[in-house]
Amino acid sequence: MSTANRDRLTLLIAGTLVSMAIAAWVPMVPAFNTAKSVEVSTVPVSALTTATREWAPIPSTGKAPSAHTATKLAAKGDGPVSIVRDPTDLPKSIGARGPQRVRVDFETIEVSGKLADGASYTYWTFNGKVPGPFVRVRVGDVVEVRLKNHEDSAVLHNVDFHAVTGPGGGAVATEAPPGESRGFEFRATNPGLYVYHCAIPMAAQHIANGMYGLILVEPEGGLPKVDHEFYVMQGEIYTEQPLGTKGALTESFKKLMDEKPEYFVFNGAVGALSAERPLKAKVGETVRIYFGVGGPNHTSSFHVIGEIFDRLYNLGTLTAPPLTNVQTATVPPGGAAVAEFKLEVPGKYMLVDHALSRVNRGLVGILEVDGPANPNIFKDYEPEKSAKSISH
Ligand SMILES: [Cu+2]
Repeated sequence: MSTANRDRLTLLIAGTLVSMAIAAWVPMVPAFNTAKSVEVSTVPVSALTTATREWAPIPSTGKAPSAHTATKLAAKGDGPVSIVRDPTDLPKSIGARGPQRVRVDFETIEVSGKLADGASYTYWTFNGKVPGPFVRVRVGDVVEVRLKNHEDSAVLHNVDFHAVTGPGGGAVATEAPPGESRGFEFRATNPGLYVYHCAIPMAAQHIANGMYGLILVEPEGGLPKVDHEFYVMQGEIYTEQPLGTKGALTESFKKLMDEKPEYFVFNGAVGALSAERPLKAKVGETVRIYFGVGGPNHTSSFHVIGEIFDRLYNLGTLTAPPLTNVQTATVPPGGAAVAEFKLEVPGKYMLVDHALSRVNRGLVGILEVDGPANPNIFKDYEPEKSAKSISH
């Protein structure tokens, strides 16, 4: 087993132990998104890792420090902020340049964000949005990662990049208490599209709360040009309150352990990629979707209704030849895929997980395609005209 794998396994085991510790608490702490339960979920972690660290004490009673952050970040407007990552918010393609040193700055921020109409949720984020920033490097680059945990955070955060060869994917090196910064550097050795996520135990909790993103390691020479690139990630949110409840929703440890989310979301929130930020393109254009599953638990059957993936870079590999003419992509938690297709017919195309019950839990996006009709490829059936043509 490689060192990285061993380290990931260690984290996994640590997470399990912490989970068991939390489970013992759950009957006493029904809403575990409180200062008291935060203490439970983090204190054993320091016991499980060897490093001694300075670490801001967490009050055992009163308001969770994360609420403080929420107030500050929400001050510009009324109500919770949007944590939705714009699907067009990704760096330009790297293309032909040679390897170089690249710096990536992360800040982990806990914030009250809009989950659905009339409902807010305390998200844990990289840089205030879900998913975190799209990191784009090329093979051979040396990537310097700096992670600052916001001073108002309630808990430790870190980052594990699946593109890293090294202990914990950087998780150990970046484990930062509130108000502190950590970092590491790595060489991007393997091209591909990879997930990154916070790996502080209980990692599933940190991921469910929004701490995931994608890093693209371009192969030498880059990727073929397309007209539009989009950044889409799928996640799950486990609230105490049933689907559709208004107000400030709190996280459910039991539902997380049972893997039964109330919400499934693209880019962090219900309506993120439909009402708030639909994808847009025109007839005749080509699109590439970088799709990843933060999860933490459910595999996606990613599908665009009314389209066929001309090319699918299955499982995020960019070195194996892409599959062609694919209807639905299986994308596991902690996995990714790149889907490319050309738009030939105008209309609204829905992005879904073809486990379609999830649409009703919030999991739907829209790709709006404008342009002239293309009756060669698609036309509405018009019964009257057709009837006439048959009858004469
Ligand atoms: Cu975290």
